[in-house]
Amino acid sequence: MTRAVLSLGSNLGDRSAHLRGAVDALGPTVRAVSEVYRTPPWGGVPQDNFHNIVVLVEDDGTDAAGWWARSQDLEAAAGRERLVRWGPRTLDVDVITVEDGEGRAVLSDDPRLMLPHPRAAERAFVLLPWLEVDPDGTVPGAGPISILLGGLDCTGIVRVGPLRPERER
Ligand code: PH2
Ligand code: MG
Ligand code: MG
Repeated sequence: MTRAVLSLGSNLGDRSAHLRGAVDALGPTVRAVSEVYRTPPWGGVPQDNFHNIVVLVEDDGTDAAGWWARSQDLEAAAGRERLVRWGPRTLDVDVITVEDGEGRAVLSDDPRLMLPHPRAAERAFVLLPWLEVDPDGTVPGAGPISILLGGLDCTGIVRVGPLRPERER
């Protein structure tokens, strides 16, 4: 059994639909979904605001590589194209942390899936929605998200509200 923290973002096309499609596809593994946060683009590429959420997932048969594979499938299903690093995207799914069945952090320095995510501790667009669904969460090696957030600039981040179900859209 593993638990994972996933950060999802979209700033191209119907942002809510892309996020909703991914959450629905994660199906019964989903334990919690944060509200949607509208966030200014991080990383220096001029582009539209993102919608970001954090999803907590848990599954018996999925290891860290399995969560990475799922994230790639979700991005492909949303028509994700890789054009510009940190540039606009229909859907980005980043695996932030993975815990094994005993609650131990899974660490990885595989360049395809670094764990914990190497920039999570610097990104308010990850930590704010994460704090909402997991107030005691920590970034392994960096510290509690509540403390990390105190050192970050949250200017311009707006909590928009819950991700609506598909039928209400
Ligand atoms: N994702 C990026 C680059 N910049 N900025 C925000 N606000 N939200 C994101 O999800 C995001 C970003 C690359 O994955
Ligand atoms: Mg990302
Ligand atoms: Mg990514």
